[in-house]
This record gives sequence, C-alpha cells and structure tokens, in this order.
Amino acid sequence: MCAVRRERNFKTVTGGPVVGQIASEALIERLADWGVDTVFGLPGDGINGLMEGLRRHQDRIRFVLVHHEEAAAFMATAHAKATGRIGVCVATSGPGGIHLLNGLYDAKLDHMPVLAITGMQETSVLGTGYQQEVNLDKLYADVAEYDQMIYNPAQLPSVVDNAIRTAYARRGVAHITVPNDIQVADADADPWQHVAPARPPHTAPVMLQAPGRPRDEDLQKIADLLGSGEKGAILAGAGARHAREELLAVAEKLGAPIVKTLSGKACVPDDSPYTTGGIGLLGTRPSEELMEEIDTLFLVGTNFPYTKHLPAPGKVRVAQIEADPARAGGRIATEVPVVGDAKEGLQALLPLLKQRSDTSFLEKCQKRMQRWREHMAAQQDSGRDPIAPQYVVGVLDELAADDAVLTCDSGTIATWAARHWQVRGGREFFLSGNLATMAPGMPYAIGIQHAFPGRQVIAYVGDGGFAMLMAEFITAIKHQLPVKVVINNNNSLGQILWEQMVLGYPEHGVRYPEPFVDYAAIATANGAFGIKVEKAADVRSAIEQGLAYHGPALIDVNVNPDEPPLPGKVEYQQAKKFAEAFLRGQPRKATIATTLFRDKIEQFKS
Ligand SMILES: Cc1ncc(C[n+]2csc(CCOP(=O)(O)OP(=O)(O)O)c2C)c(N)n1
Ligand SMILES: [Mg+2]
Repeated sequence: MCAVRRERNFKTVTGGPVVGQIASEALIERLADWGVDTVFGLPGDGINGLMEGLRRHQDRIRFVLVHHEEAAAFMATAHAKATGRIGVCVATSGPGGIHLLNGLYDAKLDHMPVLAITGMQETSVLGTGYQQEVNLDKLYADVAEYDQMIYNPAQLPSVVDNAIRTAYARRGVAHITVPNDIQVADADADPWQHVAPARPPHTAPVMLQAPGRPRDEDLQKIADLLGSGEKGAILAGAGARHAREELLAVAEKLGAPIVKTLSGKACVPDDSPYTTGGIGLLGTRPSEELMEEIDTLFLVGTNFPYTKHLPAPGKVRVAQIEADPARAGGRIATEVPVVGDAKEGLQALLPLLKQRSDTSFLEKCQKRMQRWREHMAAQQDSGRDPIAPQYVVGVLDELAADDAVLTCDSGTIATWAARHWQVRGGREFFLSGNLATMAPGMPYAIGIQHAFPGRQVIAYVGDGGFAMLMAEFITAIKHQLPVKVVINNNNSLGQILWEQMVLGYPEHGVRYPEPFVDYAAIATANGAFGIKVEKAADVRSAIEQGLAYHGPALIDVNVNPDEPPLPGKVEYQQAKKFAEAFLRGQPRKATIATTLFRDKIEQFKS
C-alpha cells in the first residue's frame, strides 16, 4: 500500500539549505521530495511564513483551502486511507491547531500516516503568555507519534524526514510546529555556536517499509491450527483491504466464510459466496450466528474492538496475521499471533494449507446469507411513506459506478451503508472506524476526490454530521470537485435516539424541532446541483440526476425518523429494554411501532 519509493526520492533530494530561501521553503520543498502533492488547511497569522513557502512552491504542492481545520485533518486522513501515502494538513497557532485535533485522532485511531504542521508564536515571546499562545507540542503529545517544535532553521529539513518516516513506520500522526520568526528566517541561518560534537544531521527523504512476510515456522503453525478445526471462519479488517485475491483463495482452501469488519468492508465483494458480510451491531445475522458455532478463527488485518461479538473465551482456537506486534493477540486469547503484512502473509500461507473437502459449514452459512440478502432487499421498500432509509441506499447502490468510493458518517447511516451498499468491482468504502466521530464523510470525499479526480466519490451522511461541517460543501464548490453528497435527513441524532431506548429509557434531546432543514438550498444558492426529496417516488430520479451532474451535487432526502437500525440478531434483553422505554413514556410510540413491528416481529420471536 505504502507508496514510498526510493528512486523518486533520491532523484529529487536537495543538498542542503539554499541561499536566498526562507526556512519555510526548506520545509515545503522537503514535503514535495517525499511525494506530497496536496496540503489541506487554513491560514492564519501564525503561519504566514509557511504560506509564503507554499506560495513559492505551488508548482510542486497544491494548497487546498478549507473552511474548518477539522475538515482539513479529515481530508488528510482520507488521503492516506485511499492512497496509502501520507496526508498533510496545516493550521495556524492556537485555535487552528486545536481545531485539527479531532481529525488527527481519527488518523491515530485508524492507524493512518498523517503530518500536521502548525504555527507557533515567535521564539522571543514563547512562555510570556503572548496572544494565542497554546503549547501545541504539549497538546499534541497524546495524538502524535512524533511531535517537534522547530527552534532553529538548521533543524530543517531533517525534522521533516524524521516526522514523515515516523508517521509511516508507526502508522500514525506526526506534528511539526514552527514559530513565526523561524518560518521566515533564512533557510541557511545557523544562528548559534555549535557545541562540539553536535552537528545537524543531513538525512534523505526516503523510507522503505520492513518486509511483511512472516517466518515460515509461524506460517506452518497457522496452517496446522486452521487445519485442525471442523468449522473455521476468517475475520478480515482494514489491514486486509489490499489482499482480496489472497483472502478469497484462503477461504476457498479452508472452506471457511469471511466475516468483515466495517472498516474492512472492501476486503472482498459483498456478493462473494465466501462472505457473510459484517459483524457487530451493524453486521449481519449470519455473521453473528457463525461466531457462536465455529471452532477455529483466523484474524487477518484486524484489531476489531467489539470483543462481545467475538466467540466466548476458551471456545475457539485462534490464529492471526497482524501488522503491529503490539496489537497482535490483543482482543482474544490467540494461540498463533503472527506479525506480518496480510497480503504477503496469506500468499506465503496458501501453499501450506490443505484443501478442505467437507464444505458443509460454508454451505450452511451461504444458505443463511441467501435469506439475509432477501431480508435486506425486502427492506429496500419503495412503497413506504415516510421514505425508508434502506431504500435510498439501495437505489444509490444500484446506480453508482462499479468503482465508486463511498464515504460515510457515524450514525444510523453507518448501519444502512454497511448493509445496503454493496462492495463490487473496484468499489471502496471509508468511514471513521475507531474514533467513530461524526462529520468526516464529506471532508473524506473531498480529500479523496482531490486524489482521484476522475472517480465517482459519494459522501453518504447524516443530517447531524453534515450540519457540523457543512461549509465544506462550499469548499467542494470552490474547488469545482464533482463530489456527490447524499443526506439521510431524519432531522435527528438518530443513532443516539435508538441507543437511549436500548438502555431502557425514553429518548431525550436527540430530535431537532420541525421542520426538516432544507440543505439542498445551500447547494442551489451557490451554483451547485441540489435537490430536496420528500417522496419515495422521487428518490431514483434525484439520485440519477445528482450522479450524472458534472459538478458537486447534494441530494437531501427526508427519511423516516422512526426507523430503528436493529442489530442483525436482536437479543431478548434488547427487545425488553425497548419495551421498557415504551412503558416509561417514549414519544412517538405509534410511529416507531409501525416500523419496528412490521419489519422486525419475526426477529423479536427468535
Ligand atoms: C463528534 C461527535 N459527537 C457526538 C457523537 C455521538 N454520536 C454518534 S452517532 C450520533 C448521531 C449522528 O446523527 P446524524 O449524523 O444525523 O446521523 P443519524 O444517526 O441520524 O443517521 C451522535 C450524536 C459522535 N460520535 N461524534
Ligand atoms: Mg440524523
């Protein structure tokens, strides 16, 4: 995945500080030497020198001006997720740096290489409580793997090399903060006497990932363990996204179904006979049932945090391929926690696996999946009023390109997308997997569209998440990006509404007062395509028009606010809590019950 290349970097490597340049140029040029071509951010008085560096080198690096720094960090994270290359964002000192944080935590928790560059007060006033003085290096101590203030131009460009190398190596965030005066100092300034034997290191912009092939004896242990079981399954995550072919080949050999985490949804196509789809609250019933029946489990490229949905302790034998030794074996007692890259590891494992002839367990899962798919298709009901959210995603799924990228927010939308957006062909799916923050969907789409200008990129978002960073739709318009935004407008923080009820209490403080907001008007008032949809009969044509439009398009669909995203397998306790919330005075009982009991009554019985 990582596109760090030795040849390219060495060709462009710069010898040292250039006379006549300012220090910011040494920093910006070094980014370009590392292959960075896009930087997302928003200027301020703390980074005017850095902006001058970007201005002078705009032929090598494009600056994408956003409306909120949090969005810039999401864009950088999405860039890393979709390209495998480091994402870069910049923000001014104090408030700008603070705004980046949520997006940077998204990168940290999903293990993405991202570099944040911030401004800092000039060195002469540091520690005096000068305006906007926030110790960003201290503030970033938790989020960043590498976190460094520049005190002297002589630190550049080596600190950039260290920052980027660390971000790639530790799969996380690096932070460089540059005081105002240093930004505009001469690049070759070396103002202080060196105290022997110190000399600033001269480094090269190069990094090669360590080989990902595990040891043969460890692979043999995996093969033996997996061969010992009668009912095996694979749980694949985001770390296996680049190993589709290998995953399918291993599943075929083992006769084992592949369960996918949501971040790993694009690992294998949803219509593959080898997958039972997602797991967890927004997963499928066949995946949940399978976890109760298996005797062996093979984790590949996943650090799936919802351990309640994994087999009970002691019930299964577990093998794993995981990139980070600190994470291997961290979720379930794992007999063989092997460290390595998913693709290289599976490739090397394949010849060691024996072909399983008894495929009865896989066939059982396939039959269940057949029923689940029918159940999902039935929910994509065009005849319902208000509009069923499942129907909207179903139509989007049908009409979108085979290589479309879907980005998604946290909320009920994640459930609808998990179940009704089908990965097929070259389709991709991205969301904030571990931070599960609201609002990244649209900035993700913008970041990805910049990296892949010709690709269909769709943000499927909630009204709550969209409203948080809706100014970024204006960013899409200003940059003439053809992103498509589909809003699941339920006029509420839907996910939390249902969570409150599952806790046994009536909802509180989760619905916005009526009327529903018209978000489409923001698009049309600013020269983009926008359409408000209030009837199911209009959904298809609205999505068709939006997808066909040559520029940014926003499709704002008022959906049923009383549609619960139920787990694939509703447990007795959950149903009981729902009932308690009803008894305690849950508002809108009648409309909720209409949806709930029409579709779900059979599940409640089980
Ligand atoms: C920044 C942030 N604030 C709050 C939450 C808690 N939260 C998770 S989902 C959700 C509701 C999101 O509402 P919306 O975007 O409209 O999606 P819906 O669930 O209605 O589909 C909330 C408040 C969060 N995950 N992130
Ligand atoms: Mg909502």
